[in-house]
Amino acid sequence: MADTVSVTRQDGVAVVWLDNPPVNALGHALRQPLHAMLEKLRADADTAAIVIACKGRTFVAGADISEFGQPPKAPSLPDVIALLESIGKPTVAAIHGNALGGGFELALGCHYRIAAPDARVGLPEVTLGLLPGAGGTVRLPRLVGAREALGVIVSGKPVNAEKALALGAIDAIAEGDLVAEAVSFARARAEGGGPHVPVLKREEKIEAARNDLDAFEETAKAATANARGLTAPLRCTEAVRNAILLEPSQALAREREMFVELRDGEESAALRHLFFAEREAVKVEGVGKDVAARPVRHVGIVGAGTMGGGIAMAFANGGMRVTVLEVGDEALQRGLGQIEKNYAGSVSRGSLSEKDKLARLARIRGTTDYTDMSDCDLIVEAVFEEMGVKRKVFEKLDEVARDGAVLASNTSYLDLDAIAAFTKRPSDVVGLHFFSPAHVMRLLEIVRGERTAPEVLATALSVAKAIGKTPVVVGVCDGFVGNRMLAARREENEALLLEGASPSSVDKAFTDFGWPMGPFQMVDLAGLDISWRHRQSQGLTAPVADSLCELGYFGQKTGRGFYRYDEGARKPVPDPFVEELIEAKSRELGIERRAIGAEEILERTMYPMINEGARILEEGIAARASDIDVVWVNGYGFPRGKGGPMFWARRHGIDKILARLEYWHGVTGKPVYRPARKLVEAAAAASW
Ligand code: 3H9
Repeated sequence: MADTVSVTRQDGVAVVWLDNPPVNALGHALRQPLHAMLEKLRADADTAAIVIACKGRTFVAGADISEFGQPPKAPSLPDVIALLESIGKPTVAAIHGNALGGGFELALGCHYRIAAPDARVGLPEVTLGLLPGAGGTVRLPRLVGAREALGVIVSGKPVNAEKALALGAIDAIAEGDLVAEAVSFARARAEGGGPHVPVLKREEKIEAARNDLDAFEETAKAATANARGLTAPLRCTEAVRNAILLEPSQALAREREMFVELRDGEESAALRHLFFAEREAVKVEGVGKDVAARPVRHVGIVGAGTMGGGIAMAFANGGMRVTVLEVGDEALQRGLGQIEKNYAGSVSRGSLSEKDKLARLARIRGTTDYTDMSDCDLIVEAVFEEMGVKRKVFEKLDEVARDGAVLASNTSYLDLDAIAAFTKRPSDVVGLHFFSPAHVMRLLEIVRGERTAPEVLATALSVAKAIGKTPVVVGVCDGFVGNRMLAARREENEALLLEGASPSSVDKAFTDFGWPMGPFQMVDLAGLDISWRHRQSQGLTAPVADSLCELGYFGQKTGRGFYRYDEGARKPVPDPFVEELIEAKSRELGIERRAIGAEEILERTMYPMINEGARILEEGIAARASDIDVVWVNGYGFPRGKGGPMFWARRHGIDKILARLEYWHGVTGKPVYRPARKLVEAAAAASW
């Protein structure tokens, strides 16, 4: 194995090269030799200055996240940075690619930072349920100001080189060869004679923050307003406040304590699980690195409704040319008009510039003529969810699409293999199940049909990455992973109401758990008429929901549903009329009402959903339990800090879930509680 740390020398400047592929994470294998090398160079009279640079595609992307569950090994990263900061000669970080988390903290331990024009720096620890634990919360405020640092730390979002320079987080952007420029910068500083003040000793910005604490608190309040039950953003704020109020050594010690506490807690375990889960999800059986994706530059979308329009925007946002097809001109203009309106909304909210809006709109054109799709590399069907309609579209696409074009369906329930069979090229057909609004939601279920070719899957995965989606490959079944489990989750909704719960008590159990909203708020948002139509087509009934629909109470859009909504408002207000209606239904059906607590509500909604997840694994519809977690966190609002349903089940106790499913199966006899074989096995193994 090549050395992870090596040195080259140019005119008295030592360049310390770090080489730990793929992302130079600061695992023990890098920390130890780096520490030893820095000690050596500190003492070396022939070294006038030091540059830290990285081999490979990036600077250091952070601490090695996979080490966090293991016993710590010295030297720690704070030790390495403290040593770096004790060096009296100028030290310069030469940043290309990403300097993130511990990587950026290492750079903050240097006197100076120079970045390549396309480099990014940031402290994304919060996204892993952590805070920067190697001095980032104490050093960054000293460099860029406390409020600015707080923005970077609590959002976790990296900033580009230009912004970093404007903030003062870096000293220069290299114009040519990064390392050569860093070397001459270091040499000039060495010749200048100093003093070279470590970032930790710079007090000016801290002093300013100390004199305007109210402004800091205001920024802190805004920054954590969306913390949604997560602890890490609050600790990040506390750490930056400490940086203002405490001595640097005390602030560092407190930062370390809070880091260790978060690292050893449930929230970070869950978020780290998701970090690796999202990266695992793109590793798909039969689609190795040798399978090349087909290039996709021009995308066709059939259908300009809400879904089609959102999908068109997603591709245009990703820089692709898009042709949207509707059958009639009126529907087409309506669809295109909605797209324009959505972009205008982003501009007025400040999340998109006018220039970018125009560039994106310029990539989208409308047509009513299928032959305009003949040079598309990928065509996504987003028409009405009915097999006869899909058939017509796919037969037409089969006629007009060029050889090698990928034909995708956005179906959320229907049999993809049946859809593929409408064409003479089933191996080119794949499911691309977007979630509404498609230009916003990150999840993309990629449905692998029986005959979908590996390079078609590779194309779907690569396109997903290009448009910033989080893909999960799933097999063909009714509702795929997400909607199938959702159906299991809502199976007992009506029974809970009839036996004694209220819409708001059920929803509260969900929001207390961390979901953004409960199932009845969700139905009100989506429209009760949609599930009513679905029930009618299946010959099913739901006494409470059906009665509401018969009264024309379809949820938010009609101002009444399971809740009441004041004119123009979205806040659900419990409706005594609905509660009376539920009680009347219970009487009518001879059901004795009783108090139903939050625990029972979770047992009768989330446990069946996890049980369905186990069935999905059993049938091979999802390749791994972690894929199911990625689906639920990114597409259905499962609280990120709990890691997804299957991760949560493992931490909570699969055996406990099994026992309660058996109990409820005994009480009700309902199939939704019958434990899946995979769940029984997993309960014994305490793992999926
Ligand atoms: C931290 O630094 C704490 C400190 O404050 C305090 C310490 C005391 N560790 O994402 P990719 C793997 S917390 C271990 O597909 P890209 C990744 O799993 C850390 N492994 O590439 C994948 O493995 P595989 C703060 C890591 O080009 C491979 O590298 N830092 C780490 O799309 C390629 O990754 C962060 O949160 C890691 N730190 O994106 C940054 N990073 O090939 C985390 C990556 O086996 N990293 N791997 O599936 C990233 O955001 C992206 O990896 C990056 C590159 C943007 C850098």
